[in-house]
Amino acid sequence: MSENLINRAIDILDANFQDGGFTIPSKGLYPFQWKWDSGFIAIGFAHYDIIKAKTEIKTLLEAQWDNGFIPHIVFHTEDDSYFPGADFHRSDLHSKSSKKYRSTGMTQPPVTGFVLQEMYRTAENKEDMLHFIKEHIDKVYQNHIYFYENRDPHNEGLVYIYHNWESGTDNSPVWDDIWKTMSPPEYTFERKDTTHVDASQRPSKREYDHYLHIIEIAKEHHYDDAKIAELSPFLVQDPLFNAILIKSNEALLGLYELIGGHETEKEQLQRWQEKSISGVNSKLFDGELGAYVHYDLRNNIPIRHLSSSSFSPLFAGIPNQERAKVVVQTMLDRFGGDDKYLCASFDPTNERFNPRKYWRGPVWINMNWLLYYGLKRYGFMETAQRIKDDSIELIERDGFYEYFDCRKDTGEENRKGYGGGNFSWSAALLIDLLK
Ligand code: 9YW
Repeated sequence: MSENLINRAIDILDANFQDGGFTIPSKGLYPFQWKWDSGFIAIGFAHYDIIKAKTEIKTLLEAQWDNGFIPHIVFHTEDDSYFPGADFHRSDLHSKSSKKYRSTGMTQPPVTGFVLQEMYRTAENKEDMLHFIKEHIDKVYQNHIYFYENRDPHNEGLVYIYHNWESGTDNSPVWDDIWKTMSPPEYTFERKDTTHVDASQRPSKREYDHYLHIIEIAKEHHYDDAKIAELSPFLVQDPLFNAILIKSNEALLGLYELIGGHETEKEQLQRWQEKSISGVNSKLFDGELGAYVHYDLRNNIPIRHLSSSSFSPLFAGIPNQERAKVVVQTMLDRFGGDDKYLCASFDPTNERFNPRKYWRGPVWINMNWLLYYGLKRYGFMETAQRIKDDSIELIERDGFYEYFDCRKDTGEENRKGYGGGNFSWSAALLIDLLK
């Protein structure tokens, strides 16, 4: 069975790989290269086609800006089947943007550091992989410098995101209270996502107005980071984003150790690590809820809701063992009933939970993958095994979808996964879980 599933996953990844040297997340719905997708995809490729894995990362890094920034979407091709595309985002407004590729002016979770480490772990030819890493690691390090220099205005070791799309968890109910503080104009635009996927599984038109409005403000200021920090109505310290940065810091440290030398970089990474880990623990841990929460830096208030991001600091070794136990218990109590697959993207006990809608409830394989490794790291082997088995079972049940209903019994006959089909990271990470 698992051989069969792996072969199906390989077929999906190979079919989504493009001539330009990158992989689309899902045909039709997402026709470009996305930053964090690209990292998860490379982890899958590394198990059976190391050349494609390296190409994926090399291509992404070629789109890096002169200030170290790596954009969330790289528009390698002209394609008007996605909105908002390159003409809307206008990366050319920023003086340091890539001259080679058009892109968005926002980023996504910085996975590339730990992805390089995963590729090294998986590669059979370690020497060849280390050579590749040596060629590319400084670019990833530059990306981290960009974050710490531009995204941490109060020097807390915590970086902010200025757009919900930067979080990767696009329409999470976590943002709902922020939308209430804004009143964007009603834009006229043609949605493309709802021509590929049932509208009930996607964000609403009004939500898109908010998303576009934040970009318009950033564009007005030519994507200048200082202006964005000053003016963006959305400015959030996200536990997932910061956990991924911390995990990648740790990976870069390990890789520089392997390469040798690089004392300055290692010392810097060490300093960031200490500060960031204590920043996440002191500011983002919510003792009453028993897990990590987002912080609204614009309005200076914690956003006290549980989502799958609340548990992601496990992946980066952020909590101590005692706190990790609390976090896992919260996950099991609130998200882990026998009637559910782990791990819903949003608190199933919250009235904003919707089991079918994108980041408002469904299970996502990339989050399960992070949590699986996080749980293992602390020795929660049973729960780790459960989240792995649940991920495999969902894909077996429904196919390689973008997201999945977490309810074991939905009461519907033809239930299936939701969003885009033949989805690249679901395929890539399934390969990693099964190998
Ligand atoms: C969009 C590509 C991306 C992911 C995001 C996910 C979704 C795209 O798809 O956003 O148009 O809203 O939320 O995490 O990177 O797979």
